Order: sequence, then structure tokens, then C-alpha cells
Amino acid sequence: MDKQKFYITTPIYYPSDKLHIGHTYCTVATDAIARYHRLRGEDVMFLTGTDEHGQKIEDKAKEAGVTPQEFVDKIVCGERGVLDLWKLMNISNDRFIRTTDSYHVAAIQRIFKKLYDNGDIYKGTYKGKYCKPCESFWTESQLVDGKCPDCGREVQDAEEEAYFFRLSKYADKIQDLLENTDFLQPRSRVNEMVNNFIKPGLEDLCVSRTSFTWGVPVDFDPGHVVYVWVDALSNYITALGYENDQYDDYAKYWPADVHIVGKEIVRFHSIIWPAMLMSLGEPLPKHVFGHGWLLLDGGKMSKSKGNVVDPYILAEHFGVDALRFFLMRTFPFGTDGNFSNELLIQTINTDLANDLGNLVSRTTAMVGKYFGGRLPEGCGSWDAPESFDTELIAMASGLRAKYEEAMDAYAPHKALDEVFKVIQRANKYIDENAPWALAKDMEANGKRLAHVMYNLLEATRICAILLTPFMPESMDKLFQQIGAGEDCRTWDSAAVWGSLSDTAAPTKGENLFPRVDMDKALQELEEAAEAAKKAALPDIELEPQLTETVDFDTFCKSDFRAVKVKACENVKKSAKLLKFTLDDGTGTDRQILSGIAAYYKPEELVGKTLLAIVNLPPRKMMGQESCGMLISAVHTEKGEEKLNLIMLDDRIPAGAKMC
Ligand code: ME8
Repeated sequence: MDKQKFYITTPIYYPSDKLHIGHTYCTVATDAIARYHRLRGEDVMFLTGTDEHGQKIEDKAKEAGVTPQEFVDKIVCGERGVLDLWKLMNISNDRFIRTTDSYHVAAIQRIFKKLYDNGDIYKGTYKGKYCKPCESFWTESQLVDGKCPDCGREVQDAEEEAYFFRLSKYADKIQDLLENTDFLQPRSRVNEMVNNFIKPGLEDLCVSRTSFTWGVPVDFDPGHVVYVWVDALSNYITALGYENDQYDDYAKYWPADVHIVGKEIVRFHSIIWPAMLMSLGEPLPKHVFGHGWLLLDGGKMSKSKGNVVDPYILAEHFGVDALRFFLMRTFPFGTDGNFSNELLIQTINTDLANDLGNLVSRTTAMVGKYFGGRLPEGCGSWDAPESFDTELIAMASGLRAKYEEAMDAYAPHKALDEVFKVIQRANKYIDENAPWALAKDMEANGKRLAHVMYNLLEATRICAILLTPFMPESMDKLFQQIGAGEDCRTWDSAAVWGSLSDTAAPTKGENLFPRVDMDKALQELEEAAEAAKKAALPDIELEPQLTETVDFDTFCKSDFRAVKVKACENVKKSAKLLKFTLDDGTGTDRQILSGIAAYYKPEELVGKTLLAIVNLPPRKMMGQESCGMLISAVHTEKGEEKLNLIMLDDRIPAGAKMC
């Protein structure tokens, strides 16, 4: 029999900056759902990628002095870029699409032409505001105080020839799709779409631009590039081979089972995308699921606010699986949630170190201590079960069904909640049975003790199977520790109590989830974030050159001379000032004070030949007179100001004039 197909996607990420924990949240969730379907034995296609066109990327590349392609290549493929992050987070995508891939670009041109040929794209005029110096079009809402958001200058009314998509034509059909089917989930997002976007009247959508070039060119009308959302949304079908020969999976996997997307882009996925597909005459995806945002201090994370959380730092600090688990366990998937490092550490300590970690380490240690590491044959059954035996067995046996219901409703947090109810029940079961008391008389209680151990291992095994989509690597280790072979790690065996051999040989292994010291970890995270911020600063930053000119005669009035340092000392009560006694060639010592104590020790400067301007009017600092100024070079390195005194060749005599 053919395996059931399951096609799942994440949004394709916009590589204008490095990805943060919010993006990671979305991808980890999609990965856990994809892994769940694989665990069930389905034929899964999991797609992710990057959305690389558009004016913003073009502008950022210009700012960075590189081509747009070089710019996106660095963020997607460079060190600690998008691909590195997904590898680190153990993301199991089957395919990765970049909208700059040539097969996608060619397919977009064909899709655009198809929409045009069937009459759904027509040429019109895009009206907006134009900033002449920036050569940029803006909409009214993009302006800041009515002015250009880039340069702050006045804008003028302008028109640009553009193509439009007949979105209005599909308004009724889309409203019906949203209101009368389960296409858009969670249900709470439906009203928002219908009331805010469809009922006020769907306008036709501008789908080409001529004011920038970084996009897919409209091949039948040079100068126009395809609107970035038409380009981006189509990735879900071009990555399967729609209108291209790169892949041949369109018939197999389309329509998608679900597009997982963040709430702010639900509009594009539940209105524009189905309308495009209707126009192309293609089937619609079965579901769009709009998840909430991870907030920081109640607000959205953004690079411009400087409050993004770096997933690399967290994964390196706490482990990839702990981070994956935290993201899925803590925040209900359809709503917003407040991220904090404290919450992350608490979740690790409570759920992973205390509940799960302790259950595994206590059980495996006890089997080692009381049974030499192997349970006796026959311990899987017990003639007169206690009420806590039946309760634990019933909970663990019924867990898969509850978990499945939650996962199928895109509620991974609920699925995990069910798993942890069983883990907590199992820990209570240890206390109820007090194995340490039973072990005091092994002759009388040995059999009962073995049965208790078996029940604990079996409950743990079932939980571990269902935790695998969330923490694949750790669960692999856990299976080894409890002695569960391949045949009892399967989806089927998760519903069958007693699948674990009763002569299982668990071994107490490494501590899978060490407890985190909250204060120490918070401090280390702060330091790591500070170091990362510093590492991201430019290596060298220079003062901009002055554009105002100084006439030659004025310049010549400055008297620059070589001076030799006869003595140098710190000025009392000043952290900044050094006092120099200088030979300036006149035969009379010159005193100059200079605020460079942070950069030099006085003794290292004695005997040096320096450059000074000697005809500045004398001035007093800390009660001492300074006659002139020593010349230094300054620049900023990794955010820190650096200063170097200009040192001259010692063969230059004191008093020599610089010109
Ligand atoms: O929107 N919490 O790309 P993108 C949760 N290229 N999710 C978040 C988040 C946060 N703090 N910040 C971002 C785009 N996301 C388009 C998609 S699809 C055809 C084109 C989510 O990189 C966001 O909600 O700006 C979105 O789903 C995804 O990250 C990509 O955002």
C-alpha cells in the first residue's frame, strides 16, 4: 500500500538580517510536526528556504557595498547563516529553496505569464509618493510625518506603470473558503481576515514594479520586476517542480497539507495565495496555520529595536534539544508568548532535569543497584496489580491517542503536556512503591520490585517515543539508557504496553539534562550576548572626512614641530592627563598636557620624538598650563576608541618644522 503523503512548509525567510529566536520557533515547530508524521510512517515532504528578492535587500546590499546576490549569499550560506542555523537546530527539511535559484526564477516568469494570459493580470498605473533624491516610491502609510522614511525629505505625488492582479474577482470565493471550511487555523484568525481585509473590499493587487531591479524580471515587459509576494508564495509549488524541470514531485505532494506561517503573513497565505492558485486552476493547500509571535518584554523582536535573541547563543549554552523542547512546551502554538531566559532555564530545570531526567536516572540506577543491570524474566506481569499500577499503565497506554489528537490539531504544547502528565505520574509511582524499602528484603519483595522497575521503564519508553519529534538526539540516547531496541521505539509500539522486553538491560548513562544554575547562566548569557554584539561591530570605523575646506594661508598659520619627550608623568588626581616636558628646539622646556593616560604609561614615552602643534594659546588644565597639543591618530575598533600618538623618526631634531 502507498504510504500516506504529508507536505508541510515553513515561510521562506527573508535574509535581510541574521535569523533570531522567533524564526527558529517557527521552523522548530514545523520540524516537530514533520518528524511526528514521519514517525507515523508517512511519506513526508518538508520544505523551507529563503525569500531573497525585493527593494529592501537591494538597498541593504547597496549600503554594504556588495551586489544583492553577494549580500544574500552571505546571510544564507555564510558562517552562522540560515543553513548553518537549521543544521545546528537539527531541522529535517527535505528540500531548501532559494528564490534566486534559476529554476524558480524561470518558473515565476511562466506563472506570471499564465496569470496574464488568462486575463487575471492587466497593466495599470500605480499611484504613490516619490522621493526624487532616493529614487524611491512610497505609499502614503510608509511615509514618516509625510516625508521620505529614508532621507526625511519632501516627497511628491507620482505614478508608475505597473501590472495588477484581479484579486477583487476572487473576493467571494475566498470569503467562502475562510468562513465555511477549516482552511485557515486557528479559527480565531478567520474573523480578522474577513472583517479587516475582505469586507472593506478587496482591491486588485499591484504585482510588478519598475522602480528597482532586484527581482524576477517580467520577461515580456522589460523594466518590470515581479512583486516579491507573488515570487515568494509560488515557492511552495516551484520547489516541487511546478513549471520547471528541476523537480518532479508536484503531482505527488501537491496540494500541501499545511503551510505553517506567522500571524502577520496569514493575510498573504489565506487571501492572495488561494486567489493565485484559483486563477492558475490549481488545487488549494488543505490548511494554513497562523502561529503567534514570541515577544520580548511584551513587544515584537526586531533588529531595528536591537532586541533580537540569538538562537546560536541559547543552543550552544543549553543544548539544541533543550531549546527545541522549551519553544514547543512553553508557548501555546496559536497565540503570542513572552520569551525570557528565566523561563527557558525554569523549563529546563523543572521538566527536563527534575521530571524526565530524574525519572530516567533514578530508574536506571535502581535496576543497576538491585538487579545488576538486567531485569528478571517474567517481571512484565503481576497477578494482583495495585491501583497505582493500573493507573500508570492506563495513562501510558492511552497517551498516544491523546498526543495524536493534539498534534493533529497543531497543538504541540498540548501534546507535550499529555506526555509530562505521564512522566509526573511515573515519578509519583516511584514514591508510592518506595523501591528502597522493597529492596531491604529481596527474597520477599524482589519480584514486586522488578515489576515496579519494568513499569517505570515501560512508561518512560512510551513517553520517549512521543518526545522524539521534539528532542530527536536526546531521545536516541535515552532509548539506549533504558535498553529499548529499535523495535520498541516505533509509533505502533507507543500504543502497546509491554513492548519492552522484560529482560531489558538498562544502563545508567550520562545525565541527559543537567540542572542549570539560574544566576550563573543568566550572567553568562549576558556576557555572550555582549561578546556577540561586539563581534558584529565593524573591525575598523573611521571618522568621516570633513567636506568643508580650509584655505591654504589659514592652514599655514598652524606651527607643527618635532618635540622630544624629556619627562612624562601622570597629573595628580586626573585619570586622563599626562604631563609632558618637551624639548622643542628653542632651548626652553615646553609643557604640554595630553588626555592620553588611558593609552600610554608615562615611562614608555620618555625619549620619543613626537609631533606637536606649538602655537595654540596656552590653557590651564587641572591647575597646570598646557602650551600646545600633541598629535595622535584615532579610530574605532570593534566599538572601542583607539589612539596612537604620531611618533616621528628619532633622527629628526627637536624643533624641526613640519610642512
Ligand atoms: O515573512 N515570533 O519572512 P520573515 C514568531 N519572507 N515568529 C516570528 C517572529 C517572532 N518574534 N519573527 C518572525 C517573511 N517570525 C516572508 C515569508 S512565505 C512565502 C514568505 C516568523 O523572515 C514570521 O511570522 O520576515 C514569519 O512566519 C517567519 O518568521 C518568516 O519571517
